[in-house]
Formats: sequence, C-alpha cells, structure tokens
Amino acid sequence: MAHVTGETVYLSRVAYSTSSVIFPGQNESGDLYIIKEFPEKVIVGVVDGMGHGHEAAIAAKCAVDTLEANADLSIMKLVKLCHEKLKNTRGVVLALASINYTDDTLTWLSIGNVEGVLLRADSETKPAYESIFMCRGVLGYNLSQLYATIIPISKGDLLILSTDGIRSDYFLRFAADSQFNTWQPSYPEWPNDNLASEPLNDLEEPTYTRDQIYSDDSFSFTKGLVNISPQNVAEYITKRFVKGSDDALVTVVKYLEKNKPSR
Ligand SMILES: [Mn+2]
Repeated sequence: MAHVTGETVYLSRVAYSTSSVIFPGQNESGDLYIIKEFPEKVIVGVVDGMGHGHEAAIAAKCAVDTLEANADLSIMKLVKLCHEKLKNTRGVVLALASINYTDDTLTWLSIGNVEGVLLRADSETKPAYESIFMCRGVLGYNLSQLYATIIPISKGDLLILSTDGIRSDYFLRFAADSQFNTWQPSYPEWPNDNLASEPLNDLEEPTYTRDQIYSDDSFSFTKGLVNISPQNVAEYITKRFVKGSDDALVTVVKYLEKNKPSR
C-alpha cells in the first residue's frame, strides 16, 4: 500500500501539502490534485476518478490536465470544461477552490462527494468553520445545477479538501483533537501493508456534531491550527482517517500573510 505525504510547499500566498493512499493492489491512484498560483489567485482542485485502478486514473488525469491548462478561467467555466472533456471517461467527482488574493475571498464548489472545509485561524471569527457546497453530479456523465459560494478568507485559515477515501466523520474527530492547547497530531503506525486490517477500529465516537461546532461561539480551531504545518495536518488526516476501501487523498492549504513568507 502506497502512502505518501508531501512536504509543505510554500507559494507566494499559500502553503500546502497533500497526502494520499492508493487502494491496496493498485499501482496508480484515481485521486489526484492540482494547485496553480497566479499573481492574483490560486486554484486548488481535488479530483476523484470513479472507481479505482487504471480507468479511474485516466479520468482523474484528464480532469487535472484540463484544470492545469485552463486554470486562469473561473471555476464555473472550469467545471463545464471538465464535464465536456470527460465524456469518454469513467467520469470524476471533484472539489474546486479559488482564493482571490486581491480581495481575500474564497470561491469554492464541489460536484459529487469531495468534502471541503475552511477552518478559521482567528478565534474571533464565527462560525469556526465553513463547509463547501456540494452539488449533485458526476463530471463527464451528469451535471445538475451548479452553485459556488464566495466567503472571506483570512491569514492562517486552513482549507482542507478530501476525497471519500477519507472517513466522512474525520472533521468531527479532528475538531475534538484540535481543542487541546498543545495539540500533537498522533496516529497509530500502520500495523502492516494491508489496509484491510482497519487500524481505525479503536476510534471513539465523535464528541461533537457539525451543528454543535457551527453554532457554538466558544468553539475554536485556533489552538490546533497555529503551529501545525499543512504537512502535519495532511499526514494526520490520512493516517488516522483513511477507510482503506478506496483511494484516498487530502489537500491542505494554509492562507499566508500578504507579501510576507511565513511559516
Ligand atoms: Mn473515491
């Protein structure tokens, strides 16, 4: 089983890392990502080709190539373009985000089931997180009405996009862990190379529900976010929350201070 976490990469206004796990027995992933920075924005995409193995990888590669070659377009146009280009493939689901540097906004949408959250670094900002809007559909097959949302984004905020190879309740457990002052990401070592051994059986029930976190003004991700690198967060999420029944990929992007490289 191939599990890879990239080191944190610093672009001019964001730092990011991606962690991925390939479905046992396959040698290529159907889950891919793209990040491309321009002077005034950065585009981030996480793509999940339907199924796994070679055909899934072909579809995902087609989507990523299309995004890469046209990243200067708006995300709505990018979605429609991918839909056209993917007609002869298995299709993909994806999440796309565009951070506009000139007005500090995040525009994002998801087609299918790629999850997206934005965790607030400033404990005064309420609610403590925002969720991506998930539209129905599979690019290449069927596309229903598209909705993107635009929200403000601030220094230190953490954008996390993850495919369905990551447990959908990862966010709630992550929230619980992030309440500690000295949060040290911890996870079990892989017991062996066989993901079917399910290293996650020992997880306790989540402490919070999404609604509780969303409406609780005393809740803050700040303690857990301040000194954690995108690499640590990405590695923590895949190692602790991978399902093992599918490819998995998570991309973590931290919004940096204006014109000042920071850690
Ligand atoms: Mn998947």
